[in-house]
Amino acid sequence: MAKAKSSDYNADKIHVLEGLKAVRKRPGMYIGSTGPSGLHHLVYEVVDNSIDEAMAGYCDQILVTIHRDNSVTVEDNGRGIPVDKHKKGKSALEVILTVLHSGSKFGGGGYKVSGGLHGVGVSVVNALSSQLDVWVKRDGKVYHQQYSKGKAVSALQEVSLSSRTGTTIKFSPDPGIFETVEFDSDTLLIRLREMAYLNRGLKITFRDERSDRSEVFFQKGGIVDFVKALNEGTQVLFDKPIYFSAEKSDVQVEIAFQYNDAFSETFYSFANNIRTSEGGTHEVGFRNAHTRVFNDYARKARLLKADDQNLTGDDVREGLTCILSIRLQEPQFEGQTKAKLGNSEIRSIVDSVFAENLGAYLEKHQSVARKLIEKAIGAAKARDAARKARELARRKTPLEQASPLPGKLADCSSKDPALCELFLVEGDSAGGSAKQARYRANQAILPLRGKILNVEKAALDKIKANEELKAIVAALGTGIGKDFDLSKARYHKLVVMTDADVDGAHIKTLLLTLVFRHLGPLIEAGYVYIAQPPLYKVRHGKKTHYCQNDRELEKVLKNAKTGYSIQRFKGLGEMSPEELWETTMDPETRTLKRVEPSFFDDDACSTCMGNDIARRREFIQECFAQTKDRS
Ligand code: 0RA
Repeated sequence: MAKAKSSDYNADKIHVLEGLKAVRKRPGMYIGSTGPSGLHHLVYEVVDNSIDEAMAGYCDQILVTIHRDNSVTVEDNGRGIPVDKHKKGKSALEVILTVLHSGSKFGGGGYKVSGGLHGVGVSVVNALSSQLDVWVKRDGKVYHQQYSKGKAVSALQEVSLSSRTGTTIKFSPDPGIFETVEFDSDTLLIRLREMAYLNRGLKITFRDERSDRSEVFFQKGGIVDFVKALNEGTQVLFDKPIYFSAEKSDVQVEIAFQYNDAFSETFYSFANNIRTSEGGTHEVGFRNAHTRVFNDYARKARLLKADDQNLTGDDVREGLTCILSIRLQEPQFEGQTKAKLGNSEIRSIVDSVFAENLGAYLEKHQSVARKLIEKAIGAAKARDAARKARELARRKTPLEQASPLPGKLADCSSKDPALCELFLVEGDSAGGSAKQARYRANQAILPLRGKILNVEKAALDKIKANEELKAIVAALGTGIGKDFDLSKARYHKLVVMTDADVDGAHIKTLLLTLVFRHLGPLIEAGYVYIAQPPLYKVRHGKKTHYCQNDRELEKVLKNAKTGYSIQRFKGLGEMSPEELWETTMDPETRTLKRVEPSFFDDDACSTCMGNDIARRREFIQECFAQTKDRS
């Protein structure tokens, strides 16, 4: 017997060492990381143990102090960790501080934070601290013991007398483990404040000796105060948050909620003081009951008629600010971040507690009930209207929604602007040939009739009223002036295609002036081109040559010598669709000149479009000589 006992003891001791060694070897497994998040976790872990005492009803004060050397003290006025000898010859205190997950084995029962999600136990904090001191006030005495890296380095000693009870743990995070040991007080304050809201009547004092900052959190109203704080600055639908609390099948359920006039919902749920941001069975129970009870009431009060649809969960929760806090024996946390409550029995417990209380409340407070139901009905109507609008929008293609395309535009079928070309063609007959000649998939044709408005001499509102210009802008899709938006361009090539004569050149300059003055970014983006239709067609035997000017014609004629015929095109309109395609539109054979930003400047524009006709003609010719070949 004695032998067996001692080997048990040794085995256990080895197990203990393995346990805390493992924590130091893989701290991330226990506290998430060795960065700031893991560091702050140490404080939460110790505080959670004090919170457990508070939940059990034995503690109403917790004092958290960050010292100048980044050591932390957590002091509570709970029962004090038991110091009596545990059966394995060690004090209960030492077992709690050196054995993983041992905390919950003492004292039993009760709702616990520690041992749950965060609750890896204070032993983990001990393992990751270069030094840890614990003082226990119990049975009229004060006990002290010191640890380092998880191992006791002193015996448990009585150090003084006290009539009070409580536990004080002071620890220094091991700088050999953590990336930083610098605590951030704001981070800690968020959680401490939340803890005070969730534990009505618990006073949590925070002191930062590095900055002399101190805060006291004490919420007489608990989660009711939490809801009030969340709704601060909003327009609330009724004055005081509604509060329900009940205990059923050993589960405590607390709900506080209020409505504001916003469209959003603010909902925080907790299980054993742990935030369940991924929801879980308690939230499901709450939602089911809420939606059902609201619908039942609305039908009974005839606020919803027989053929009205039921209110949805989203409808009844519009404007809701709610805290749901439950306490249960063995919480199961699931999900990606272990922030979802999994205990299946909880759904029906929360459902029935909330349904009973909410039903009774609505019966008793008819005017509040009416207000809430009316808000939910308003939400339902808005939802319905939004759905209808969405459906309507979905039926329209983006083109139908934009300003209508000009009737004489022969659009291309591709909707990818990067591939699409728009030809602005002088005259209806050339326009007709171009429409026949084009490659329909990506080439669009907009025929222009006669001379277009000289924008250099016209105000923007006149330009906007001009039919030809309106058609160009509508086809482009970009808008004009301050409404211009390059990203809306429906074509990344705008090709000006005019006759190769002086009139054609004039129309060209009018169009380019419009583009330069009012659609300038198209030029900067390199979207604007000038087509180069030929002036002559030379047939020589079976060969055909197109010449764009007299110089080219001379060259061709020199080579041909005899037996040729020359055709001079007076305009694009004289070309057959095949000729137009071959010479001017076929990307394989055509020549396009890109209009460069330097092509025009303010001076050039006024010269071009001003009243000195001789200068103008000269200038126009110069301009087109300057354009660079690029297609
Ligand atoms: C185990 C059993 C009892 C209390 C505690 C642990 C306890 C742990 C911590 C950690 C920080 N503060 C704490 N306060 C209490 C119950 C002891 C009893 O039954 O008297």
